[in-house]
Amino acid sequence: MIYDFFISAINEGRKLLAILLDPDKLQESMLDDLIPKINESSVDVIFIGGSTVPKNATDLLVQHLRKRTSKPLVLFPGHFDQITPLADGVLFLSLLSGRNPEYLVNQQVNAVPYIENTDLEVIPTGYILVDGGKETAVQRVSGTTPIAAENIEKISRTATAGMYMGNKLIYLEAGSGALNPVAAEVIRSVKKKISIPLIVGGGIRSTIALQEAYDNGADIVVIGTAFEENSDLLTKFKKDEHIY
Ligand code: 1GP
Repeated sequence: MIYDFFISAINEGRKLLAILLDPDKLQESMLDDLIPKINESSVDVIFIGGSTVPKNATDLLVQHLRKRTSKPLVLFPGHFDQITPLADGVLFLSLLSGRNPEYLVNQQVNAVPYIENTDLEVIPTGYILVDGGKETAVQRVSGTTPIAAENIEKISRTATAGMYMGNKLIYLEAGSGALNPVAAEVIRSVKKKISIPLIVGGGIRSTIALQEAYDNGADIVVIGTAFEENSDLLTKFKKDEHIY
């Protein structure tokens, strides 16, 4: 089970690395380059999703990955129609930083027929968008405003509310391709407040930024754009060599 794997790794003092693959951005030729590098890397889990993904593109990508990697495949859907039973699990996201009922509850209700009667592991996740210095796709598509990066009190309170609501993960998101990743101080403050695992992503482009997120309390870091743009970066994370 994926969540149990997260918890036991964290309990062992390990930090986890997720790669985000966006079905909208990846051509098959890119996968031929990327998948062997993922397999040889210390990436722990593959997240699959995007803000605007054509219908069926997620199924095709998951099918392809399933044949070529044994890493866990976890959906990170921007829309309920990205949910495919072929993956191992799904981050059941609720966009807690926003006030748009569509992403607080309606997407979730519409996701049910895609999930029930499958073996997908459902992982309730409080998703918090923090301003990353430019308008990102999540913000545009969800029609919500991110919380200002300086408003640490509100971000921490939102994360705590997310935990009280029963979420099993909190995901601090600066948005794909963010200019500024979630700041160290924000990660630190949220981490102090919650007792569930903390995921951090958006705009992390270097091993230094990754390390900073870990050092300040991220349990799982998600990198998408940097690996898409330069798959050789994956070779810096060698299999069985963990940062912690
Ligand atoms: C976006 O957090 C992820 O949802 C990853 O962001 O593409 O900027 O790495 P990047």
